[in-house]
Amino acid sequence: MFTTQRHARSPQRRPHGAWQRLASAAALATAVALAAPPARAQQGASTLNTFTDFSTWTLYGSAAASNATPGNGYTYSLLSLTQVGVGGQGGAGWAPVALAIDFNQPFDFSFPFFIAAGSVLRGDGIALVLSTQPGLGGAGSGLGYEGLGSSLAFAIDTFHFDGEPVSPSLQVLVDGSVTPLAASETGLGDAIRDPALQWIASFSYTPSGNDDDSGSVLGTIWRPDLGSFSVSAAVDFAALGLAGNPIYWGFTGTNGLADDGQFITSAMPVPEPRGWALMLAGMAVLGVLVRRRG
Ligand SMILES: [Ca+2]
Repeated sequence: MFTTQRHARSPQRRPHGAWQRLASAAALATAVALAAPPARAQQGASTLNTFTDFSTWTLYGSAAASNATPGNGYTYSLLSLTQVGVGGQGGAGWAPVALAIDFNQPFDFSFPFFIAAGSVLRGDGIALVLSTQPGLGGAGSGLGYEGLGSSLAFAIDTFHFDGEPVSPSLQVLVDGSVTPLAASETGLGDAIRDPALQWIASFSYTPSGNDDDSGSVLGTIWRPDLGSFSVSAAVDFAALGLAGNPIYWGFTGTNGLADDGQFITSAMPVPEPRGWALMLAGMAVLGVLVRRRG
C-alpha cells in the first residue's frame, strides 16, 4: 500500500500564513540551538543543530518536503509526514546517506517537530527510526513503522486503543513491532498539538561500557511552556541486527482515522549581506593561495 518510493522535487508552494506561524516557532528552536554550546563531535544527527534540507531526502507515501525563506532572517526546511485535514495518510522521509554507528559509543539524534490538529480525534503519531533499510511500514496504529525489520524507533504515539498506553505516550519500539519495548504516558492530551509551538525531541544512547553493542536509550521531548517528558529502555543492537551495519535514519508518521498534520523541521539563519561579503572575500583569498601553491 505504501510501497511507492519517490524523491522530493522542487519546493512546493505553501500558504504564506502557514510559513509565518512556522517561522515564529522555528525561530525559537533555532535560537535554542544557537544558544547551546558547540556540539562536540559525536555520533548521530540533528536537524536542530545542523540545517537539514528535506528536499534532498527520500520520501514515501504522503510525505512531502518544502523550503522557504519568508524574510524574517531564517531559511526553513519542512518535512510533512501527513497533511492536516487529510486522514488515512502514512508517510516517511529518510536521510539519503547511511551513518556508520559504533554501538559501543554514545549517539544522539535531535529534531524539532510539531503537530497541527485536524479534527477532534488525535492520531496516530510520529517515529524517529534507525534501520538497516529505509521504508514505510503499516498505516494507522502502525505509525509507518510496523513491519520495518532490523530497526529501532523512538515514537510519539498520539492515539491509543483500550489497553494500550494512554496517549500521548512516548515509546521505544524494536523489530518493526508497535507493541512497545518501553512506554511513558505524558498526560499531555491535546496540548501536544500546536501548530505555532514546536517540540524539541532528542534520542540518545549510552553504551553499557562492556563492548557488547548494548546499553540504554533515552527519548525526550521538550517544550518551554510544558516541560520535558521522556522514556528509556535497555537495548541490544547486536540482537536487533543493527551493529556492524550501515544505519539509515528517518521519520515515519500516520494519521489513520484522525487527520492531524505532523511535521519535522529544520532552520538556519540567512547570512547577512555583510557576512556574504566576508565569505566571498575569504574565498578570494583562498583562490590566491591555491594559485600560489599551484
Ligand atoms: Ca497508538
